[in-house]
Amino acid sequence: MTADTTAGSFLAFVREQQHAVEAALLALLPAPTQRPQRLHEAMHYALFPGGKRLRPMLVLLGCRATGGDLRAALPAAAALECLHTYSLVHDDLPCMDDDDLRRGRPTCHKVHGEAMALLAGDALLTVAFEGAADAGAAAVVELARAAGSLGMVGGQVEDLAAEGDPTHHTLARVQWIHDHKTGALITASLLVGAHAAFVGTPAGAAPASILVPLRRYGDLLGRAFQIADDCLDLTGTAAELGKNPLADVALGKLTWPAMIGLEPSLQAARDLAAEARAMVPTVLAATAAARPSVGSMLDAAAGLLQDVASYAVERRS
Ligand code: GRG
Repeated sequence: MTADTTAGSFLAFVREQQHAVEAALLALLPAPTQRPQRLHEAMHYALFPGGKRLRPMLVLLGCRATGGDLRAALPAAAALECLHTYSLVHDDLPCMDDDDLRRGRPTCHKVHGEAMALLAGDALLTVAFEGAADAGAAAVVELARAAGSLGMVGGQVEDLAAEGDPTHHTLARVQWIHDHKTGALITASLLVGAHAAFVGTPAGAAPASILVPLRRYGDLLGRAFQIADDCLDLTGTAAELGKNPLADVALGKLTWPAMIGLEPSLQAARDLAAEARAMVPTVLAATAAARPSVGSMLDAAAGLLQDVASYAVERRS
């Protein structure tokens, strides 16, 4: 993750937790030497060294903001990264966005072939549910809904449809696509972390009083993140992004800057991040009410939730 001016505590948290997240990923994944070796090698290729690891960090933040022990959330954190990586591998396939550069390297199908990349994506998707199970049944349901036809895959379908249909481009349509294609998994990361925080408690899963404000915060964060992503496609370099810039333009994608221009889009992302930051006290008040004993941990969690919202729009990669 890149350094910037206002996301300090989040970037420090990432540095602190990086090693544990990588170890959790290695623990969840079969070794590349295990049969079928070609499949496991392709899965490892897609995952390591990886990207920003934002979603696993959000799982840990969701756990911290709801008073949990981060160690309990690590398998679920790895799960979110596996599921996200599956979506990138499939998104890059010739039948989708047809890209040859991802995370600074040739895409999985360029190195391992189309069939193996497809299957590596499938296997990353399924192993994710093994990791999520550690956070309980509610976490599994949350993840399944966010990843499926009512979430990420549904968003991808509408994204592809919008590419070939430039006469019906509206802000409402782009927002729907963003909420499903990207936002659903970002929100699910936080909620899965919250459920992990309640494993072993009498409730067994996070209560609605916490989930409702945390979901709202996640939805705002997801919107801000994807608008920033659309803008980076125009302003970033391949070295910064680890993927080809101007890919959205080449594909005729429906994006915020295509609709309203770059500067108004950046402002919209900043406004959404500010709205997300404004939700933080409500999220933490809900935790404090549900779990009075964890009150002292919550100040640090507040700073982290504020800072990741700034990071989502200030990042350069
Ligand atoms: C089922 C064949 C098949 C394909 C599905 C589900 C899917 C393909 C695609 C999901 C849509 C998608 C890839 C959305 C992109 C969201 C996004 C902003 C990705 C980039 O996330 P970063 O910047 O990436 O966090 P890193 O590499 O840092 O993890």
